[in-house]
Amino acid sequence: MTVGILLVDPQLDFFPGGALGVRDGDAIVAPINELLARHPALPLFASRDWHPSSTRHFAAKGGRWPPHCVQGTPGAGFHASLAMARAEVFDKGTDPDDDAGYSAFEGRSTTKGGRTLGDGLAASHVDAIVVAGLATDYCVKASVLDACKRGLTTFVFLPGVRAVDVQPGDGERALAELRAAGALLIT
Ligand code: VGL
Ligand code: ZN
Repeated sequence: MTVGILLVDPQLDFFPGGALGVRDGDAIVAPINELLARHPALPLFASRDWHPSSTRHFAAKGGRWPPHCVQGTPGAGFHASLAMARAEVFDKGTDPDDDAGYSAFEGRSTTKGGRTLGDGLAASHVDAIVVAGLATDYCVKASVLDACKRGLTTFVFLPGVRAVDVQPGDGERALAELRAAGALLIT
């Protein structure tokens, strides 16, 4: 088994104070940094929600969200306390006509010729991933479900995820769904 780490959308707009701040989101920073520090040799992948300023993903164009993670804005940046430097980054949600791109597997690499996360994992022979990031009930969920479908052994690092909880319990329901899909919930 070759293990990689996937950090989903650890961007300022999803942390408390951001445009779509996840309650208690700051709590993921220390456990993720500890994970990264303990496993410096594991390949690191990260997705970025990377929206144009006008998109069908936002309420002004019929979507469900307030503007967040607009390309090049401070809110779209990674949390400054996370050690992201060695990550290969995949941008998603870039199509203004599509309210899609919740899964990191829909993203495109910012550095490696626009390859997909699936390509990046394959290139490093990764067949198991530890997933953390924001938010449990949206992009983490979509990414983990895709990972399971692709036959990857998929671990959800619970100290490193938090939910938006638009409806109370959404995060817990998402975790139950991920477990049912074959993901392993770990601490
Ligand atoms: C996300 C809502 C809207 C996420 C992205 O990264 O979980 N949630 N866009
Ligand atoms: Zn978004």
